[in-house]
Amino acid sequence: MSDEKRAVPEDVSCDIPTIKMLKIAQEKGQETIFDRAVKMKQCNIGTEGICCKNCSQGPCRIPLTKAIKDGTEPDKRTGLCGATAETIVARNFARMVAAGCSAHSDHGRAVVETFRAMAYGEAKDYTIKDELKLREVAGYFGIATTVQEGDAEVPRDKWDIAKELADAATAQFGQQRGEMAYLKRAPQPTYDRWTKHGVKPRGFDREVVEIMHRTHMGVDQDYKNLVKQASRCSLANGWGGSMMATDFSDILFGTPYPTLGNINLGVLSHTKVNIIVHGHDPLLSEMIVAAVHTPDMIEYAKSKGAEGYVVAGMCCTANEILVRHGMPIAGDYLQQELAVITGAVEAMVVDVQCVMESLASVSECYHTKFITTMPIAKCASGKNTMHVEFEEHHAMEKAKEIVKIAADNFKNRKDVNIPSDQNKMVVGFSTEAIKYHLGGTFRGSFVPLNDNIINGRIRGVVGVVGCNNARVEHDTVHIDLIKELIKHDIVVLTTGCSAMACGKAGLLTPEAAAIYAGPGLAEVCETVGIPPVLHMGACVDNSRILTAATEVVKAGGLGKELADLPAAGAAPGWMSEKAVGIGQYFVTSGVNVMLGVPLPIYGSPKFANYLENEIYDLYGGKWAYEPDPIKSAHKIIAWIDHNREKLGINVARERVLMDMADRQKIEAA
Ligand code: NFS
Ligand code: SF4
Repeated sequence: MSDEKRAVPEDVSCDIPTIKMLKIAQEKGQETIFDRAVKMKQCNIGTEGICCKNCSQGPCRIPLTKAIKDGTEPDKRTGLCGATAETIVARNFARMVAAGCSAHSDHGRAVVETFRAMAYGEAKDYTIKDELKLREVAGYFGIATTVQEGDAEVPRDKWDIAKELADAATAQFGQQRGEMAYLKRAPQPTYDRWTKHGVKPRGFDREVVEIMHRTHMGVDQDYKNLVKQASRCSLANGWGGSMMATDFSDILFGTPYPTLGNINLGVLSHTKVNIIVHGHDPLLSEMIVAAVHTPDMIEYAKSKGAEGYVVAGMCCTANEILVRHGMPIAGDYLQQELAVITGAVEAMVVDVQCVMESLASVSECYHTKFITTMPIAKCASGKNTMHVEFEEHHAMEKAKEIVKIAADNFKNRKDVNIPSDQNKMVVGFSTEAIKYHLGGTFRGSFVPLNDNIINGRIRGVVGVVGCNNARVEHDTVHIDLIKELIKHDIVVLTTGCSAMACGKAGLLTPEAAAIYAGPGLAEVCETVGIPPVLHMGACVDNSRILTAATEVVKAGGLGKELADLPAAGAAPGWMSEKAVGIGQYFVTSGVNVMLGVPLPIYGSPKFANYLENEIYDLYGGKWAYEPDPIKSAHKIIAWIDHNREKLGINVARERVLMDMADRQKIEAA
């Protein structure tokens, strides 16, 4: 690699262990995604979304000229079939939404199917961990949770509820008519907008298939109509598949409550067998966590000369086992190759999504076994690559098989370089946890949060979520934006790789409030004992942001629908199609979404204007793009102040700030 272009470690990340490992990788001649991002340029046409390859007369590429962009020349560009720029961009956009939502909702389906197998007694290694949540969720499906016994109404048997609920939930995916069950969980005026604009999804699969049909050559040629279907599909995910992934994971594995965790490559051990669980699905990783705690597996590790096991997560699988068990996180999406390059990973166990194929070749240079586990996600190359198929009916058996492979591999370690750095963090703020934290177990409530938003101590709420992306500076884009927001008294809710960036930067501790938060937010955090940035889980758990926002509306005083809230969403380093699906369900739910990496839509100014402005009139939410994190924070703050103004609560905030200034004057005197 010596004569080739490489990344400058300090320029591509602000995370110290990442920089250290990147240097080690480069010394060893081991190429990573950071280097490839320097070597390989992005395609201009593709980044603008103006390439159509939906039939074999193309690909049709229709470059945007300066004159069209400036509006001095009419936009007459078309593909061979006459498809306009806005049609081509809209079709590409809709397909991204379909793909991203499919990933999340198919994950949801896998969780629901395991729940069903458990309910019918076919997956004996799983059980109902959160019965309260089971009963709550049954309610959303209209399933009875009590039965009449003589004169008394008594709680219905949980297994009876589980069976009925499992069937109802499974049916949501393939439902052909009517509307999905969770839509009614939204505030009524939000739901009414969906009715008015015809975007209430029938069933998840149907909405995806319809996108694929409508974007086929020669079908839907109206960009607004295409976006309408993208919105419908996104709701089927946000208020459907993703929300079910969250709910049924909670029922099976427990609803997260605040717990302590550690993050970064330093969690890997010199003396224990290191197993990384990487991907998104909690079904196998939960079993691996359970397996390494069994006496026979502990004994097995010792027989191989190790002191035990470290099960560390990567990507959203990490968030899943972190928020429920406090298991450590080795790193985010961009750190996966670096984890292997430490030379300390016995097994890189992957399920689905965000798994780089380069892991196969990187693992080959070390002793690491790269183990795929899902029938839908295998890897064809690599001499250290193997497939151990996970099966929910024999979950523990499969988990132990994998644990043994890892333990057997411990003796093969050679050159080990584990950067010592790791950070502590408090995680696991589910909607339920936030509610109880604010109001106490017996009178859990969002009212105290609303009060603090109304009186201006908290200016607003922003969900900062999504990926890291090799085209922008690793972690920095998240951290700079979030610090600027909390400095201005905005409480941040976070998930996915963004949450990991926060953990690594020390923003997920209650102490961070005194250092980074504005005076109002710091005061609230100190009183309640929470960090200024709340880790809510994995990317599918962005559905928790929807339910939390709904609770805020219900608690009163901040408007009637989600679009009224002084709230916004942001994905400063997004890269995955899932992020587009998420953004679209936020927008359709009435929340503005700020990106730090552009959507591939700017090749059609007309289409971009639709997503960035006109769509707001339909749903009360829109997209925006600003690469500079500080400028981006201030655009978000302006949105929030705009909503505060509309609610008539900006006055209160000005008063609070004056009080602060006055107090400082007094203190100074
Ligand atoms: Ni979300 Fe999670 Fe990370 Fe992006 Fe990938 S891990 S589901 S997609 S890269 S945040
Ligand atoms: Fe070109 Fe039309 Fe075919 Fe797309 S569908 S590749 S624009 S001819």
